[in-house]
Amino acid sequence: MSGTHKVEIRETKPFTDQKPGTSGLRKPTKTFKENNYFENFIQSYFDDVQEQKPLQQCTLVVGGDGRNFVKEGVKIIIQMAAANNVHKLIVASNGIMSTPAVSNVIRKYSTDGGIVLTASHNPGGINADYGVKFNISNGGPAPEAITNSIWDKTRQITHFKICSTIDIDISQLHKQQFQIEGSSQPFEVEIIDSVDDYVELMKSIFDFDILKSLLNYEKEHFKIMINALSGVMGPYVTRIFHQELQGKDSVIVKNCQPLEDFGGHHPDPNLTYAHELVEDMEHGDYEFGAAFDGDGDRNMILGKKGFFVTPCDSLAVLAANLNVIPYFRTHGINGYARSMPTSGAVDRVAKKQGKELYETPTGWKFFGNLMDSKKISICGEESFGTGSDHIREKDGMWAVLSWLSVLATVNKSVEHLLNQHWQTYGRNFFTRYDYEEIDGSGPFAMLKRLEGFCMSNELLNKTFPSGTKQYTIQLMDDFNYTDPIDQSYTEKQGIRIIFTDGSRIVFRLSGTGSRGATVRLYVDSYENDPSTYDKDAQEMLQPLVSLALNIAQLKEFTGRDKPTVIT
Ligand code: VG1
Ligand code: CO
Repeated sequence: MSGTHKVEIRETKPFTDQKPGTSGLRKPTKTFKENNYFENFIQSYFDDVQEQKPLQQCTLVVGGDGRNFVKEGVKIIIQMAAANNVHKLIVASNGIMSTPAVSNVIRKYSTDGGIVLTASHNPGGINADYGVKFNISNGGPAPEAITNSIWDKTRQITHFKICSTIDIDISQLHKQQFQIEGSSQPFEVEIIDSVDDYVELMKSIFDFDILKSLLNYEKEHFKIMINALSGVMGPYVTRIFHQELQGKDSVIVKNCQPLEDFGGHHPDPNLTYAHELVEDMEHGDYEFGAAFDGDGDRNMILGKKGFFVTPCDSLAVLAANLNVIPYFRTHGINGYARSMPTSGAVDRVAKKQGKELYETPTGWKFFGNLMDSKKISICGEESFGTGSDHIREKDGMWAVLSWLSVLATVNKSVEHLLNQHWQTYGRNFFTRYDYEEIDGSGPFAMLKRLEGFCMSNELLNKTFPSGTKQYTIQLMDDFNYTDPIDQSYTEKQGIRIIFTDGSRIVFRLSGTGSRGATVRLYVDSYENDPSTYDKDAQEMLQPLVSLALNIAQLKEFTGRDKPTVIT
């Protein structure tokens, strides 16, 4: 401890646009860096936490995905936490810690929550995006009641507090205390390793010996390729696969150095943005491939020659095979959950096993209560998010280790495993079309018109021909959800059009973009004729996609005649 740090109270002007979206507040990096935009948001958060519990009793965790302005952001948070009388901050070294790892640290050390500096799958760098996400003491994303309350504060803020003289080296693991003017207790900062606690958690869930032998001894030819897309996962990948599992020869890794601009790439693990992995896999040298997003909560799973496992199927296959993972043998398996647009593949597994299935709005925050009350064990979203109740965030590495655990036990290729799954349950063909960053009001007008159809019921029971098929609308609504645990109500979560044959079309606007509006179209159709199982999903779903575009008049409203991304 050296000297006393002065608390400065600085004047600031509120912003009207700090409403958190599906997962935190995301804006261009430059926006965050100017006019106290970042400081205002952080002060509003501290003010909100203080309403629940005195900050001098609070320990909070701070991490980030390594993008531009994360280190600076961490330093500002440290200075502001000091000035706001926070008891202690646990900070990831260099500010680098994946979203799932932050969730783990929050839980493991029984802290009061945390801040993750990430815009997740959005590109990073000074000309791209930045983001701030708040997590609560269960380790999960703050629910809407909290984010709305923070948003209220951002619109009224007049001052923020900062101790600008505090300087701490966040690259060195250590603990440091600071004396703050007017405070009876010292402010403590502990810099912790980004990876250690997370590795320990993975070791408590999976059988590392089985994984080790999969990668090393029994199957000499079991090679895998992991691409971290220059996001936060690099250090986790090399530590787990090369050190802990000793798979230097069998696990080929790429882009494992976190970069501030993700190498100029879009750190989103899908077939479009992770095409490097797709190409690497196509040669057939690897049995398994995976990629993660910027903050490590998303995953994409590929089999030999780039065989694509949709996230919807990934969830269903894991649900069907959970008993191979020691964690679930110990903790038991409760129900399952999926976000509304996610295909019904997991529903079929739940039905067969006699387990509950919950359908929630898009966004991981809706799974938290279900996990806390032990209603569900695993859950997922079509957007490449899969996870379990070991933490309260989706977890890319967990998904990959789960898949490898299953493969090690069933002794089959990814493709074979999927085929077998479809033979048992039938196949849900699924696709998502994204129309990103559309300027103007077109997307809103398009959704408004669809909402109108929901209210008037005028399309109900109507039959539409498309290609060689006919589709009759059985239900059309704007999805809403009442949380079964705390009864909180959420509405306008996406337009659902459900046909008499069980096929579904969903339209919604993204809540994670930072420019223009992004329209997402989701299509899900179930087949139980085995002769269709090896068909191409895009081909199978073409009639429904055309029908969806026609009903919504997407081209007329948005000016787009093709999507930016298809998954
Ligand atoms: C998207 C996905 C959603 C996911 C969210 C955050 O939201 O659709 O399923 O939970 O991103 O993921 P939206 O509103 O853009 O559709 V992450 O990895 O960016 O935190
Ligand atoms: Co993410």
